[in-house]
Amino acid sequence: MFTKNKQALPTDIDPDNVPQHVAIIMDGNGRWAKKRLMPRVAGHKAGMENVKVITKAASRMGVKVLTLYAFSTENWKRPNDEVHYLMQLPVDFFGAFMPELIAENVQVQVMGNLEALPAKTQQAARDAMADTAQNTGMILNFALNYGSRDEIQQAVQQIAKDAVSGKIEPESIDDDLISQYLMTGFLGQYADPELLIRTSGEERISNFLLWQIAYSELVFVDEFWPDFTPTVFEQAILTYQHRNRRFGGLK
Ligand code: V07
Repeated sequence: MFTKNKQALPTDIDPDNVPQHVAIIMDGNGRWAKKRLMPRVAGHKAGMENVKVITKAASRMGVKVLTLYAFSTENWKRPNDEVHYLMQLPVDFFGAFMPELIAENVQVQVMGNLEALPAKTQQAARDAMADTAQNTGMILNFALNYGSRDEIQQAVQQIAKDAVSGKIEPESIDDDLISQYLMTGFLGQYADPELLIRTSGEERISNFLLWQIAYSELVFVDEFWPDFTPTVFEQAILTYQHRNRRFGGLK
């Protein structure tokens, strides 16, 4: 018999080959708003609503980790009022969607340099993590004030400190150890995404998960993030499965 989750999938998605970790660069919120003659921040608000929609869809498809690029270290260069608005979004998200996420058994995690964020933003992130810490379902992992070169710099510094103090031997520094020192280290076997999606037609990585995407399938879709529906998401998973199947027997 089908489970409730698997029944919700279109028949062409293989329930046994759903990527365990999906990462998304949620691009195109400003352009979505401009197209509607609305202010950029209206696009960010619509984008936040879509985070909830796609989180539920991912959870129901059986994804184990969904990592979302919410705010990059480069985003500080945007106009002050836009940055100010963005810093309120984790607070709004927490206020609006946390009961639904808890009902969905989703565990929220936030990775990035949180200390540099406004106090209210840090508090919202910490509350979201604390209030969902007991949940055992999908991990919704926000990259907030995250940059992969910063992440690698921080990891290399810590590895050097631990080598100097004798906690680790230089010879023990390998692929696995480096993964553990990165901000995704807490994800263990799920640290590397099998699938990276970028919305809105841009085809760049923009300092996101540089180490972790070494073997990921990259799928670029034309839709702006607020227009990235669960159906478009399922199409991206299908694209992943079609590519992945070709190598299936060889792995
Ligand atoms: C942000 C909405 C999605 C589109 C991309 C940019 C705007 C959710 C969060 C969030 C972060 C941490 C947390 C809870 C929610 C968020 C920012 C921007 C800065 F614990 N969406 N979203 N944070 N956007």
